[in-house]
Amino acid sequence: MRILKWIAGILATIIILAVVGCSTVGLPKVSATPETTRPQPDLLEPMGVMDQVRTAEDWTDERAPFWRNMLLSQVYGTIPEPVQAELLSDGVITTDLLDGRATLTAVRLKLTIGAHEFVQDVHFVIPNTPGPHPVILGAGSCPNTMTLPFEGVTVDEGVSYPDYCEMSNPVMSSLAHFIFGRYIETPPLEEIIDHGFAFGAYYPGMVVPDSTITGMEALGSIRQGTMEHGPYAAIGVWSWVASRIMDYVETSDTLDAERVILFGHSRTAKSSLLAGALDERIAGVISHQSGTGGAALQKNNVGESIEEITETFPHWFTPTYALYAGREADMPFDQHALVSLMAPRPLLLGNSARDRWADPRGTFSAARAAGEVYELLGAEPFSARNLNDFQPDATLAFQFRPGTHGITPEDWSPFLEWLDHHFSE
Ligand code: GTR
Repeated sequence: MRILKWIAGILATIIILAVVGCSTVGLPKVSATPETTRPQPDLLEPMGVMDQVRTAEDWTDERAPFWRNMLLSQVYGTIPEPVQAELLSDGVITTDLLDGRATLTAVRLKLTIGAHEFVQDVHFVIPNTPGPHPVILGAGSCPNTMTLPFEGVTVDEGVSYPDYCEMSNPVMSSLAHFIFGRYIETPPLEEIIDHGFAFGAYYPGMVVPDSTITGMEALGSIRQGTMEHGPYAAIGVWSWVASRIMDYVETSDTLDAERVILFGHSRTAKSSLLAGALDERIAGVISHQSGTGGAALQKNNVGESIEEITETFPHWFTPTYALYAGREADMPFDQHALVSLMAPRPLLLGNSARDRWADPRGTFSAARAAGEVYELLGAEPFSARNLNDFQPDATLAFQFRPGTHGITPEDWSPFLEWLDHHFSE
């Protein structure tokens, strides 16, 4: 049985290698020159009975809710009610992690959607220095055992996860590092701790699994009555999980609820960006290679199309989104609206030159348009001149490195520089 699982894991990784090989390496390198077109529609222009947005109040009271409703009804679906997370347990696993520099804790929450209850685990690595500490809250596409491979971090029997998470053996792990970079699973914890940040790991697949079969079943089972923005979808529910973990952080003495930065890569970059857009308690977001359904524009027809993403991952989005397949030009919105909802809070959009699939240039255009909202709300406008112009002190920052889809040291070093600027005391 174990050997079958192992073979399945190897096969899954080889398939991923082939997909990534075709979808990133095989595609032409992305130029660092910005697109010249402006994303449509203009986020601030008059629309119907709505006048031109001129003030921060115009934005906050009318236009931001308009775009929020648009994105939920067309892309992400209804977000579950904000029922406070209930603490089931909160314990220290060890105070002697990373050569005594950090404490590892295990938090177990009960999350409620209608009549359904879910267990959500979060593990925190917290510096052994006086707090409260700012927290990088990282969403994993695999269970926490992958993100924090330490004794005492466990995954319950029955929690489902994709085959490629079967990487407890060195071959799979080396393959994953080779394909997706050294930090694809575990971030550079020592460095994070040395910069004074805590790191929290959670796997939102504990609520909605990332699977077309079990994910769809879970979403179907929690469906209830008339849903304001259409059926639930995985990315929307995963973003809600981040907000429920915020509920917990607000009760913690060691973690600083005013300085919680969500971190997500790829699929969880989409859900982390959405969570930041919806929940103003979240102080900042690092959304790395979020692509389609994240920060990348769709109307420019570059990278992964709506048809491709909704066929492969139908559980990620509310069904309305698939209706735009091949009809991107007809969309009454684009993803710059999502980016703008983070304003004026710090947001870093990570990208790489061989990741045309995630459309770095479309992401840059989205940031440039959202920068107008940042400026309206009192932050500085987006001022990067080209994709290579990383500005660690920018509230809305864009980072671009050579290489493919994944997480490498060339990502974490700008991330930490940017985090220091905005969140260190
Ligand atoms: C890809 C998908 C992308 C991205 C990526 C990931 O297969 O097409 O949208 O989310 O998965 O999460 O690694």
